[in-house]
Amino acid sequence: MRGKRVAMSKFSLLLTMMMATMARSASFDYGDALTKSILFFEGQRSGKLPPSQRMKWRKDSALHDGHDIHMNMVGGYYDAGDNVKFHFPMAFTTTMLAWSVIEFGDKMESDLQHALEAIRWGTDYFLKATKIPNVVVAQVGNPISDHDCWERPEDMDTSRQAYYLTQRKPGSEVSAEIAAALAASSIVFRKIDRRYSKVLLIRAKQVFDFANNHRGSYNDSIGAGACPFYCDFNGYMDELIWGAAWLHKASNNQNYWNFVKSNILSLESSSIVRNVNGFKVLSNGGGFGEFGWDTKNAGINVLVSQGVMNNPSNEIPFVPNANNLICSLLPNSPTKSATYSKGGLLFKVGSSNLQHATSLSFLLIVYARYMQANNKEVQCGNVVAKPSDLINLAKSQVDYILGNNPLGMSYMVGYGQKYPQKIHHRGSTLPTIDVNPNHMGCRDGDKYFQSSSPNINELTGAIVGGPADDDSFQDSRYNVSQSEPTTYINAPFVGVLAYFK
Ligand SMILES: *C1O[C@H](CO)[C@@H](O)[C@H](O)[C@H]1NC(C)=O
Ligand SMILES: *[C@@H]1O[C@H](CO)[C@@H](O)[C@H](O)[C@H]1NC(C)=O
Repeated sequence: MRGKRVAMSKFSLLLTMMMATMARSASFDYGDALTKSILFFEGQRSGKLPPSQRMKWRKDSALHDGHDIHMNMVGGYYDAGDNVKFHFPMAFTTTMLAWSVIEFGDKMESDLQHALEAIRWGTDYFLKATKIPNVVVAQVGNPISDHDCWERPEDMDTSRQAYYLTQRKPGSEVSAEIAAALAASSIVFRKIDRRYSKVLLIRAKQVFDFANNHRGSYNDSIGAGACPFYCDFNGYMDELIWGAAWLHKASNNQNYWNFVKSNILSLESSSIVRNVNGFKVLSNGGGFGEFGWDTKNAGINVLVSQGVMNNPSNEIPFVPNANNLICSLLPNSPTKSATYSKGGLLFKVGSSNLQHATSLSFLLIVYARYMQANNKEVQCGNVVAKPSDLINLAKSQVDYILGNNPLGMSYMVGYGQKYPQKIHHRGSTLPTIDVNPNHMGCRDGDKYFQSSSPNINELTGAIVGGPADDDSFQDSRYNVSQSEPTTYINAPFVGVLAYFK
């Protein structure tokens, strides 16, 4: 042993360094969480499942979607715990999955393949939804009929009405968000599948033109299909600018940049309203602080900042607004407007609060990287924010979600020792076809909904709406805003987890 002294001391130095690194990154297995966060999307799949499907309790479903309008609308994602395909949040989900891969795909290793599959499951479907020029299918499934039943997607006998937009009945917000999803995904596939990438970009341009040339809101055009579920309260200008910003990034075409530049100020001057449980709520943080399926403002500013930081003629208002976002979030900032629970979780008004924690964490990390690349700090009053401050804040949110919280539980299903067992999700609560091949009708699922037993099938990787602002959590299917997972909570988290991995 003595003779190996030199080698040993090198080894122990290495060990000490490794242990220090481990202590800094706490005890969370971000790689495991990343794998699961992507797996979740397989549980939300609609349509004919591919042989690569890993979440085996799910089977083919909704194989006739679109036949009422003579289109093939098979595929896509169920948005949450129900079986409706709401294209507005589905498109935002796809955009965020694509942005996650654009920023952090190089850290995903073996998970990258699955992330690409998750994006393509969205884009293949949106190519179907936009196949006919000047028509955009905005939603499939009648939400009233769907929400009346507690049914497996595989059994659905509710109305699968398809809602579509035309030049006379337009929907600029859904159409422009689909354009954003297609454009962002075309960047993802550029080096992987050139032909597919080109198809996506061409379609993105067409759909953007439709959104821009025929302006209107889909909640007027498809009525009860959208409202009060995913009404667009915030207007469609943010989606048009967001779509143009992604098209500019994907194509480098100056026209899209001009569109962004000439419209951004109108966006900032209008007041921000948000959809909170189907009600209109005036935002307290200003437009720069909002980011989600209805409001794209903060995302636009961060996305555009990458190209204009330290460029005095172009950085206004994007960089100052993104700085304002940062100062509205950082706990020690004098202009903070977000609130934090005692346990440290970020809160904004509304339901499914973890959507804010995941999407704002994503923006924090992305912006921190742009700041690093430009040697930049943000001044919040007399407080200086460094990139590491942004990253630490995002990390505190990730760690809270994975278990560093007063209840010591993870809010990701299947991650850690303790996690939500009774999530509000139809498929997850009902026996799989393998166990119960008989058709189960609209109300046959009620006893499973009402049961005090855990869900039968694990929707691995699903992040639920999350705790209340006193850090309490009711693990109950009745508590929808706490126990329901959604695709747009998970999508930005995929990028965040890849970064911390
Ligand atoms: C969408 O519909 C709601 C409810 O009718 C309405 O308050 C809102 O202003 C509409 N949004 C747009 C952008 O027209
Ligand atoms: C959900 O649970 C929280 C406690 O964490 C409670 O404050 C809230 O009222 C519950 N909501 C419903 C709809 O039961």
